[in-house]
Amino acid sequence: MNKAVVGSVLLFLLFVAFGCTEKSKTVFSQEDIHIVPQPNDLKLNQGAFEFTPDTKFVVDGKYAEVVNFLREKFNRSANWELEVVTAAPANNFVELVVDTSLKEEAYVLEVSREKVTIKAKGYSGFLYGLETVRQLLPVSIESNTLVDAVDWVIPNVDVSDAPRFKWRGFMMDVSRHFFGKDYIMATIDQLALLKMNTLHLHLVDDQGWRIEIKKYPKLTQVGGFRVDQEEKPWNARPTPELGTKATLGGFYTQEDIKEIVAYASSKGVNVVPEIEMPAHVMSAIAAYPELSCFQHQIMVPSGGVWPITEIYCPGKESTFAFLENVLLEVMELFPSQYIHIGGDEATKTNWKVCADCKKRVRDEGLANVEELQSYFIKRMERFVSSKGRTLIGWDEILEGGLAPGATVMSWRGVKGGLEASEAGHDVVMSPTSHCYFDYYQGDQNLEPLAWGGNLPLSKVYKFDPVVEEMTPEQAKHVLGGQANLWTEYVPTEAQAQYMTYPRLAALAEAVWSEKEDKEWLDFSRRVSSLFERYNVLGINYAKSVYQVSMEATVLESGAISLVLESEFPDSDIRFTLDGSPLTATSEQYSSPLTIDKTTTIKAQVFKEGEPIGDLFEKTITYHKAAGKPVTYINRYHDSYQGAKDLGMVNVMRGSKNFHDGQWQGWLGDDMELIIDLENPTEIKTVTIGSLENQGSGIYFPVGVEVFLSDDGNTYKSVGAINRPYAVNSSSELKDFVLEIGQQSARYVKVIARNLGTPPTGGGSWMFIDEVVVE
Ligand code: TNX
Repeated sequence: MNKAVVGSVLLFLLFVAFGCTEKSKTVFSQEDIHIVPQPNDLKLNQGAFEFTPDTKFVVDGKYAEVVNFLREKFNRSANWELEVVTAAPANNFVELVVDTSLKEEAYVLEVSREKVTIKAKGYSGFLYGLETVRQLLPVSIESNTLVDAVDWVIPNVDVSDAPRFKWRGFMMDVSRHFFGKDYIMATIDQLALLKMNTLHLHLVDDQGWRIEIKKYPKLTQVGGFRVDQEEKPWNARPTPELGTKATLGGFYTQEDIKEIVAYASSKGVNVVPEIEMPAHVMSAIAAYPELSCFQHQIMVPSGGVWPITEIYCPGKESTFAFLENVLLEVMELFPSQYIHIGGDEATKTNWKVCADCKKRVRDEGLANVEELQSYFIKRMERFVSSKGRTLIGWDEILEGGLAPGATVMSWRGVKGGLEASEAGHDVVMSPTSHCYFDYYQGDQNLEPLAWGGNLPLSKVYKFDPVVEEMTPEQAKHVLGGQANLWTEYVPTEAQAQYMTYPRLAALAEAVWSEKEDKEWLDFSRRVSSLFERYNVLGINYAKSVYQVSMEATVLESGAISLVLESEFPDSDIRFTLDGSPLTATSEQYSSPLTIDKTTTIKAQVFKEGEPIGDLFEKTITYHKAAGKPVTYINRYHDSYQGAKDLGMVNVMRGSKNFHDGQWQGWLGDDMELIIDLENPTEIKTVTIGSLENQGSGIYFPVGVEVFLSDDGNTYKSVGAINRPYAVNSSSELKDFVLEIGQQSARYVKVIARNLGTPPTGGGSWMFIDEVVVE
């Protein structure tokens, strides 16, 4: 027998002896593949490639670094030291092959039983090919400790993939709350996993200056710290007295920045620095008051400031000298082509009265202070482009005329993006509607406190940086899209992760994958697998997609039809209607439920017999006015119609999210309506539900009154509650309950009185969700 035959026999004997040598999974189906973002083309073939301790990486020296992250993963999870070589062995290797015909960041991945080939033009393409390999591997590859009994097998595939957009961005606001270098590095890892390539660091804002500038040390010594008032709500933190000790904050040294930039570059991520101007800079003015119009000494604010009037003075040459010096140091640290100068939300009251600003307006022949802002930005743009870089700013930089060569980041909807692209400027789309990760992602009653708004995962998934109104010519100017995490309400790393993941995965697919390859149902399947990866990685992602929501409709019969839903279409929802606790064997929801009495409904999404996501629990107070005709004497406002004319009697109560479709609103005027109970009815109580959210201009009624009638002509008042205005910094629900003894009537008239004009000025919204008659 020759050697080879002896080997085969031995192998065969081993196989027989242990019966499990062929333990590796080699048969894969499409369901086993969960790559996010979805690749352009993926063909599943028969067979598989198995990584073993002998697997080699075949890499030309120039790209040796790119494979290290995967080698490290094998090192930690399998305890293998996979070798890097320059010449290919007979089989069992991963090779990187340069193919200059491929586009920037594109890659081709071919997996067969013998080898894995990744073709790309350069570093990023190889990295993305390897990230795809990583996502084909079992999620245990993410483990930091040795995992036993894992087959490190990936299916044979042919993948050809390239990004739809070249700007695939995520912004982290490190000013409102400071996040240390390690957190930024960990964020970069997560960006790379999702093939995102841009990290925008919002390094400057009123509440903190976060980057060391050697020439102006007080920027971080003073501007980097604020008086700790974290126990108070963001918008209720008084201006600290001058001289109070500032203890909360932090900043990146220039050494930190160099490390961040170098690490990001190894992960294919470009770091775009944002140095805000002319507003959102109270931290700088606290350090150097001479930068402002009136040079008052101020403190770094501990929380919200609105409107922002303490801003840089563009009347003084010294302001520009300062900014240029700062930017010189910044450009030295960040190789990024794009330099972000903010530009948003400047209230120019000081500029209107400052002698230097007035002189500047005169000397430059400007029409007003809006043009002075434009002068400011154009001047900075000239400076930035003289250094070979490109200025980018928030869409306010359009006001008063856009600087030539500037790129616009459109955040106040898509308008700025439309306008700038029309004028031939490049744009990055980042509208609040789809990209603001400081918004809620689920039921506001269950979610941690957030900025406001509502941005569930499914809505992020719908994001398309190219909007319908754009011509093909305009669309060419869309560099891509970006999610923004503002951190006023994000004080910890765990909270930052919660707000970021999994929404970042949805955004990644929106900016990487072709539109026709996107499908929500399929994404929900793939993202569930990403959750398992996040579990191993220890990432505190949000599980809000597993919340149950409910919609109720009043039927002709007066009964209520209930529809239960969760964001993922295929979820296994279990429910009870008798208040009993939920178990895996509770009834499974499949079609609308009908109820005709007061009912407590409990529902929850289950997966593999275990509850996931929050428990949904709601008591529906079925009442005598349910589904009865309502006549409005003073109709609700067009902007807040709730569930329209049956909204007040649909037995569905509103939540603290005033956009939840249950609230009817009146702006400045009173609610007045009549409910026809259709028959003489015994009535004991009438309850009027309301919401207050003074920050959003919504106030409780200052009074409610109820009238009864038998004939619909003559009404008598049966009770009233007055409630004077009181300051309230929280968002609050309140029922006005009128006990009226026991009276019989067919018609119920209800008036709720609007505050009219709030002490702080502006209009006053009054929100009512239901009139409960019992
Ligand atoms: C608006 S977006 C801002 C930020 C806030 C954010 C909160 C932008 C350019 N300015 O300063 O943090 O809203 O959502």
